[in-house]
Amino acid sequence: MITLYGIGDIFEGGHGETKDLRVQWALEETGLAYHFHALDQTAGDLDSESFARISPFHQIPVIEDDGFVIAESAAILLYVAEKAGRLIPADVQGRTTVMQWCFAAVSTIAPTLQSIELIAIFDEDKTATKVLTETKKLAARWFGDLERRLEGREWIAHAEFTVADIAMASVLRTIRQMDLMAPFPRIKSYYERCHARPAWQRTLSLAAERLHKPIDQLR
Ligand SMILES: N[C@@H](CCC(=O)N[C@@H](CS)C(=O)NCC(=O)O)C(=O)O
Repeated sequence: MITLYGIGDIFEGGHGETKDLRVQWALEETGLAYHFHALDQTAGDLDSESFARISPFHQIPVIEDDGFVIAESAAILLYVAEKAGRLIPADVQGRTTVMQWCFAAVSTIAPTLQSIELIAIFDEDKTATKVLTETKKLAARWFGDLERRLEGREWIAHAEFTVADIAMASVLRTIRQMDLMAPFPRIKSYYERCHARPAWQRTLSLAAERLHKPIDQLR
């Protein structure tokens, strides 16, 4: 059975924002049996020697499946899809397209959005305004191209919902409280379509239980 190592507790700002949620979402979509191993980041669980043995960077998410250990959320998503034979097409070209869009999410779009988030959190004295402006321009460039990709498409990589949608929607979620998606109606409705899925709603509700928070505070 799969064990998903994720967050039982973390600093307040991280509640509901952690990347174990995207993996749990995929597991909930597939119906694969799994156990959630909750780690308390505030108690130093991620720094323990035992966790370092399975997590190259002392980070969640990690899964262990009958002795097979894998880290990095996008790699885990692809593993879950391959194992379930769901959320990914069967043919090699379709599977590679799903990989392409997983990589696009975590290596093209996420770094830009994370930079915006980091500046918003840490640039208290507003000395990084030029960097922020340029980073927002880059985000608008990626979003313009995503908007184009979504023309006439329900899902990002394939006719059916795949793990690439979980990766992409989860990355977009990091900036949901900013107005960055507002000028892009296809991205906005794609984002809402992804997050309306029952498996995501279950994931959020399970996270709310773990964190002892009302679900609405995590939306
Ligand atoms: N590239 C990794 C990043 C994982 C990551 O950022 N994990 C965060 C939680 S979302 C973490 O474990 N933070 C605790 C720490 O770095 O000490 C992935 O996509 O899985």
